[in-house]
Amino acid sequence: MKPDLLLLQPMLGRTEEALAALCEVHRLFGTTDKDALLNSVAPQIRAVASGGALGLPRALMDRLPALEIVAINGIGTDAVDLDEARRRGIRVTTTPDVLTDDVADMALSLLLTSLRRICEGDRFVRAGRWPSAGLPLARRVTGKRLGILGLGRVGRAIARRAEAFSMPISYTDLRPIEDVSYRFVPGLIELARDVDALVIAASGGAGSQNLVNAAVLNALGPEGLLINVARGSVVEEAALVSALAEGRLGGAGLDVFADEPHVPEALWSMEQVVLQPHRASATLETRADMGDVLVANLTAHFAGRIPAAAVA
Ligand code: 8YV
Repeated sequence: MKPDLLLLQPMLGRTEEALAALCEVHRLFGTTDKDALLNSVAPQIRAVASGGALGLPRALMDRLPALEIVAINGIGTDAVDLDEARRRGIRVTTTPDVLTDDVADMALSLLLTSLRRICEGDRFVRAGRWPSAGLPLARRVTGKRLGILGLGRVGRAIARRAEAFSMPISYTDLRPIEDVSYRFVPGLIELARDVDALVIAASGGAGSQNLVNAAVLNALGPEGLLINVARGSVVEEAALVSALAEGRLGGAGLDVFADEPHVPEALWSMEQVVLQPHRASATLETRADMGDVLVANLTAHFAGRIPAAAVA
C-alpha cells in the first residue's frame, strides 16, 4: 500500500506525477471543505509536501498523528516548527543547491532593475509618454558598493555575480566566513552605512525576525537600495514602507513580504520600488530540479534511508 501524502500547494506536473507514483496524494489546496478532507485522511497521513514559504502550520501538524516526513519544495524551514518536528521524530527535508543560482539571479535582476529604473521606463513607454515627456536619470550599477546580509550559498552566489559588476563586496553574518575575501562587517547598521545596496540573503525565522529595522534603513539612507530575496520576516515592513514614503530610503527591490500574498498597498504606487510575487526560484528548470530532489527525499525516506537533504 502506498503511503498517504498531503500536498499543501501545487507543484510542477512532472513532480506531481512522480509523487502520485510513490504516494497516495491528497490535495489540500483548492479543496472547498478542507476540514472534511482532513477529518477523513488526517489519521493516515505519513508525509506532507509543501513550499518553503507555506511550510506546515503548527495546527495542521498537530492534526497529523502518523506524520513521518515534511518534504519542503524549497530551502526555507522557517514555516515548520523544527523543535516540535524533532521532538516527534518527524523528518524535515529541503531542496538545497538546485535553486541557488536562480535566487541569486533574482537578486541581481532586482538590483539592476531598480538602479536602472527598468520598470519605470517600461511603464513610461507603455503609457505612451515617451513623445511628450522625460524620465529622471537612472543610477550606474558598475562599482556600486554591495552589502550582503547572510553569506550562505545564496549570498555567495550573489557576491560572485556582483564581482562581474566590479562591486566592492561587504557582508555580515553570525561570524566571518573563512574562505572568502569579501570584507566582514560585524554590525548590520555599520554595514548598511557603508554600502549603496544591501541584499538580504539570510534565512528567515526567529533569529532574523525584523533584523532590518528603521535604524538599518536610515543607515542605508536616502540614496540606498534594499533588495530582499530571502524572507519578508527579516524586514520590519512598516518601517520599510515609511522609510520609502518619507524618502529616508532610496528604493527597494522586493521578492518577499511579511504576509504573502499580501503586499502593503502603499508600495504599489511607489516608482522607486520593484515588486515581485515571490518568484526567485520560479523557473521551469529550477522547479523541475527542486521537484526531483523533493521526490528523491521522499523515496529515500520510504525506503528506510535518511534523505540526503534532511535538516531534521
Ligand atoms: C519557493 C522558497 O518559492 O526556497 C524557499 O524556501 O521560499 C522558494 O524557493 C517556495 O518554496 C515555493 O515552492
